[in-house]
This record gives sequence, structure tokens and C-alpha cells, in this order.
Amino acid sequence: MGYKKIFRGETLRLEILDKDGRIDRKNMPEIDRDHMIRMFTLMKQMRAFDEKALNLQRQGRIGTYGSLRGQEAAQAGLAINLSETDDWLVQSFREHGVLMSLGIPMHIIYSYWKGDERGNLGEHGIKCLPPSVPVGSQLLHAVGIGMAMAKRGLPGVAVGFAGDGATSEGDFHEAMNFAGVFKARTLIYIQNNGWAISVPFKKQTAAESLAQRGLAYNVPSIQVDGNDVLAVYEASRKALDHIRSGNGPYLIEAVTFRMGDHTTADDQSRYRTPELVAYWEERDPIQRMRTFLVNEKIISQADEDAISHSVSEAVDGAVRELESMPPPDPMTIFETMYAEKPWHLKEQQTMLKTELESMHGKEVVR
Ligand SMILES: Cc1ncc(C[n+]2csc(CCOP(=O)(O)OP(=O)(O)O)c2C)c(N)n1
Ligand SMILES: [Mg+2]
Repeated sequence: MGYKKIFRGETLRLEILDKDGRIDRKNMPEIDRDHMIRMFTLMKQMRAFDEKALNLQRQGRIGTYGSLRGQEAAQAGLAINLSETDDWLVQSFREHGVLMSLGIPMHIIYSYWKGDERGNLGEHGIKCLPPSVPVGSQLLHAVGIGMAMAKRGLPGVAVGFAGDGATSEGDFHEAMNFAGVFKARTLIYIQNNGWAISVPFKKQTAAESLAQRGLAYNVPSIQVDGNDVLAVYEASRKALDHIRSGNGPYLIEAVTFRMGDHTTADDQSRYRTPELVAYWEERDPIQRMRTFLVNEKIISQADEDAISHSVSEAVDGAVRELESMPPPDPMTIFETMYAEKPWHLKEQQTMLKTELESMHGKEVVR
């Protein structure tokens, strides 16, 4: 545990909380009780959200869904260090845990997975781009925003999220190069969950770690045990401090495991062994934090029961809100893409407006 040298002794890896809930006291960050309970609660909320989403999908109440099960520590340990007012989230498609931690209502996140434009997060008080499904493309946006923030002297950080698979895209390398040269206020945050759909990490790259790639671009980088919420907390606190102090970009590789299918359209049992999944089950991020909190008497069984109850009530409430949203307005497909709409979209907009008016027999306001 603690800091270990990897990749020719030049890259560090951090572990604080082991799979049995024991900590490395020497490297234990100063975190007060409230923050620890907050991270634990967020992880439980993510798990409850995720389990409900899978059920909703099976019942046909939402569409295809990408589970974050297993990645809760990698998301909560970072999110708790982010600023709702200053930082930009430039997400991929598996960051629902970070979004809810920063206050995006859960029914809005569910609505994205229902194919509803309102799930693209326009106006919820935080700076957040919509989910990006073209793998890796969002990193260039994250670096562009980070460069603009550096130029304008803004206080925030742009966090660009990526998976291990995304680091094989040219976009990742271009983003890293620009980040290094222009000292972007950007954190490149890689959740290495071991798989890009059915492609395992070993077939993805010959590199031992993704963190070591930062060296080539002169971007400080660290690998953390991504199932250890305390290590993720500490590594991201340091990385964000570094960027906030005007020292340029940083890269974190959080090594974790995607416990479920890639999405509900996948069947992971066709390419992974039950033994491998069981190995990671024993390293569950929530379970190990629970053991630590209980052993240290930071929470009791009654506290945990209360947390479980409150997150499951919150998730049920979110489903009720989701299902009582008025239907989406079809005209919104023309909004938010262009500042100045091209002629052909204006034409289509008029056609749809006329069509809807003839269907509904009333004037569509727009
Ligand atoms: C440019 C591009 N290529 C391929 C795909 C299909 N695809 C969707 S997700 C994915 C794997 C992504 O793996 P990773 O970056 O590790 O993220 P994870 O799904 O593990 O969170 C692929 C290949 C895509 N969406 N975009
Ligand atoms: Mg992956």
C-alpha cells in the first residue's frame, strides 16, 4: 500500500485502503468524518441508481443503459473534490455517478437513457457538456475548455473523462499534446475498467499503465487503485490543487473494473470468466469502505441502514419524477446545436411545425 513506483520507477501508483478495509495510516489523507460519510453515501446512491436503471431497462421503461457498477469509488473520490460553480465536466457516457454527486437530479440522468433531449443536461446549475458517445472525442473539448480557462485566468478546471479504450484513439494523444504545450487547466481522468466492450486491457495496449503515457507529454500523471475511494480522493485532491495553482494539466488513471455488461445490449459472460468477475467482486469499492468505516466506528449498522433507506427512497422518487415528466417537445431537436441555424434545418423546422400543427390542430409556438 501507499505510493509505489511503477514503469521504470518514474510513475507512481497510490493505494490506501485495501480490499479487506485496512488502511495505510502513513499515507491516509486528512478527511473529516462528514466527508467520509458523504463519499460512502454517494457510492451507495450510485449503486442504488444503477440497480434501478437495470430493472427499468428490463421492463422497457428506459432504453439501453451503461452500468457503472464497480466504478463508484473512482467517481465519488473525484467528485467530492470538484467545484459545482467553477469546474467543467466533459463526460464520456459512464459518469452518471459524478453527475449525481454534483447535484444533477437523478430523474434527469435517467431521462438521458430514455432518449430524452432534456437528459442532455443543459440547465442544472453546473458546467457540464452532454454525454459523448464517439469514444475519446470529448478529451479534445476538455483540453480546449482548459486552454480557454488558462487564457482567461478563470479559477476552474475542465475534467475530461475517458475509458481505457478511449486512450487508443488519436484524440487522446492530440488532447494530451495540446494540454502539455498550452498548459491547459485540464484533468484527464481515465477510468481504466479493464475492458473496452469485449477488448481486454492487454489487447488494448502494450503499455503497462496508462499513467506512464503522461510522461511523454510532460503531463504529471499518477495511477490509483480506482476501487479505493481514499486513494482516489487523495490523488484527485492533489491533481486539482496542482491545476488550480496554474501549473498546467494532470492525468489520473484510476484502475477499476466494470462489474456488469458494457451496456444492456451486451453479454459479458461471452468474453469474461466467472473467476475474473469473482476476483473483482472481492475488491468491491463500497464493501471495503464499509468495513473500514464500521471497524473504525465512524458508522454503525444503524447508520448504514439509514443511508441505504434514504438512497433507495431518493431513487424511487427520481423514478416517479421521470415518469411524470411531460412528453418531450419534438421541436427541441432543432435547438442547441447551432448558434446560427443553417438554411436546411430552418426549412425542416418549418416543415415539422406545420406537420405538428396539422396533427394537433393548434398552433405550435416556436
Ligand atoms: C469512435 C468510436 N468507436 C467505437 C465506438 C463503439 N464503442 C462504444 S463504447 C466502446 C468501448 C469504450 O471503452 P472504454 O473507453 O474503455 O470505456 P468503457 O466503456 O469501458 O467505460 C466502443 C468501442 C464508439 N462509440 N465510438
Ligand atoms: Mg473501459
